[in-house]
Amino acid sequence: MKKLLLTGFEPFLNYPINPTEEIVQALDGAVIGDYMVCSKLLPVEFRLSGDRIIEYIQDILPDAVISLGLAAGRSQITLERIGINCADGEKDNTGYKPLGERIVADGADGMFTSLPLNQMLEGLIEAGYPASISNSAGTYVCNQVMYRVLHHLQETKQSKQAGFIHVPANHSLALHMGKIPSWSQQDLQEAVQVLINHLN
Ligand code: PCA
Repeated sequence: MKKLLLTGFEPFLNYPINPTEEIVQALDGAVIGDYMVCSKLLPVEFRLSGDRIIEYIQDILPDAVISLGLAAGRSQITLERIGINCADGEKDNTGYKPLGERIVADGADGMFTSLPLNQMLEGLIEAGYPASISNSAGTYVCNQVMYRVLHHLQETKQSKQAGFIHVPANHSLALHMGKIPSWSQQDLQEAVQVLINHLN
């Protein structure tokens, strides 16, 4: 059986809940399609999250890597096409705030996902879940994790499927924040199962 490393993030900024935390906990150990899910939670820290996920890849030796993050305010599941070599944005959970620095000094400006995005998108729409491809994962910790994973796999000549998916808020978070689009936690989790089912 193939192994999937599925990562989520802890809460960050002023969001007391991160729905990706619950999704990865719920799916840990599940067998979905050809894959056994191995879940890990990442810290929202610029200096730690990239090294952490690379350690997990080295320990677990997964056949594919899907990282999940919250994009509060987005109304759809968004499949990220590209990670950019830039760290910027609000303070992370340690209080560190990068100022547009490169993530990997001599790395490419951008790295494309190796997930089968079109296939995944079609699967989500067919299953009835609003989704689209996004051409920017931002410059915050999610983009950094996406970039670091793709860069690591390229450097180590591993042609695994890997990439990043942003999910909307769940209802509990929207109730807390007010006026942001939200999905039920159940729908978020099922949409992630659809994504896994559409890996090669
Ligand atoms: N979303 C943030 C970081 C953690 C998360 O879940 C992001 O989009 O960068």
